[in-house]
Amino acid sequence: MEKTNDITLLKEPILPNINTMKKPIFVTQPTLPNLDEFHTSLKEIWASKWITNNGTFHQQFELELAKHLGVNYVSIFNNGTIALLTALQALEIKGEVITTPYSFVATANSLLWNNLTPVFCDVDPIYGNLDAAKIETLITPNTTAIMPVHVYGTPCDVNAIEQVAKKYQLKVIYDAAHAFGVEVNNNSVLNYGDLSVLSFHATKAFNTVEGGAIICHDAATKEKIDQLKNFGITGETTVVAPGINGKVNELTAAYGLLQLKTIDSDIEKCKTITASYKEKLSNIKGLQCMPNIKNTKLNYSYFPIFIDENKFGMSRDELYNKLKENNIFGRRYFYPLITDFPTYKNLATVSLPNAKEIAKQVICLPLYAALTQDEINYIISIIKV
Ligand code: T4K
Repeated sequence: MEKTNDITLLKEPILPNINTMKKPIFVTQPTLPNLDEFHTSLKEIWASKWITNNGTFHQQFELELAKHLGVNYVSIFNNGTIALLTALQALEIKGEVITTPYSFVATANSLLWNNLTPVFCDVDPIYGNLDAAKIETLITPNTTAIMPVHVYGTPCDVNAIEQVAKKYQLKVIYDAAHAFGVEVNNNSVLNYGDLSVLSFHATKAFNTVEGGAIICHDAATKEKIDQLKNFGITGETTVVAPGINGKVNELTAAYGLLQLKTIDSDIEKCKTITASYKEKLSNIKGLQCMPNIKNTKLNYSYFPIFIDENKFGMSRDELYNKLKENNIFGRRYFYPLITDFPTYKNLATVSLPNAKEIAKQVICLPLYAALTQDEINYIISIIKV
């Protein structure tokens, strides 16, 4: 290379760097509602001057959500974590709660914030959900509840969990953060357990920017949850419980109502992408996709792959970094395990071999409705090279 004034003359043409040509592909990308339609809703809100505290959009959103999900009652929240905290308060859970180490940390945090003791149970080695067969051995006189997670939206073994809960009179609160629209035998998975908690965070199948909901089965429980999310207030001058502020404003509720228009087609698109990934990633030594599960309608919001480094010829982290170097930002959900964080380390009382193994192997590949076939092919090409 020689320099003439300020102009750099290149003797040899430099090939374009594929990395600089590709825009980053993140693990997910939210779908946003039609902006013109949102503007129309905003105009209504501006005219009414009613912007929060159980307004008309809020009420309509709860009703539409219940209809869409096929559940009895929905209480919307400002995020899934506050909804988890409130669900535990609503059922007045005390003592020990059996839960999973293979989840986002909010699951266990909600227990500690309620002064409850999380008791970590191992997961099944295929889907990463709480292993129902291992719950019983962890039950003590202090156990009052089970908090399983439908990881990646794959339903837990809801019938086995129900059986053990009945036998020992335990409450079941599902962290259903990933399970919007998921069904088992044509019935919403949210109809299982005493309560289920959804997240509507930007990274979830269905988003309201930030948001969440508690699903319950009867009007009295919904009333209690609604009081708790509004400081425990029941009237102008009465407070019946130490509630919290979990309320949803009218802008968010209006946004959520519009999101209901496109969620089904988004899920269909993600189903097609999942099928494409599965087809193209089959028969790669040391790379496992999650097997199909019978009688279940999924929402296809995550695409985890599991790397056995001995057979694949590269470790999970090597592949993760290789993807990153090529502008593909998968995520290692859920590594490290919750029980690897300093706050929880001393709370792991039994060994968790399955959870450890899948946390060591997992990468969630990009999956969202707007992901193109070209992008999928590009991701596959980097994995296969
Ligand atoms: N229980 C479970 C099982 C959960 O997974 C979660 C949340 C909760 C409870 C609690 O629910 P919330 O209180 O959050 O409602 C994300 C989310 O922040 C978190 O909501 C979620 N689980 C967790 C699994 O993932 P990060 O740290 O991975 O998010 P972030 O910001 O790195 O986003 C990932 C990618 O998504 C970005 O690289 C790009 C893309 N993205 C993200 C945002 C925020 C966008 O394209 N646009 C955006 O606005 O935690």
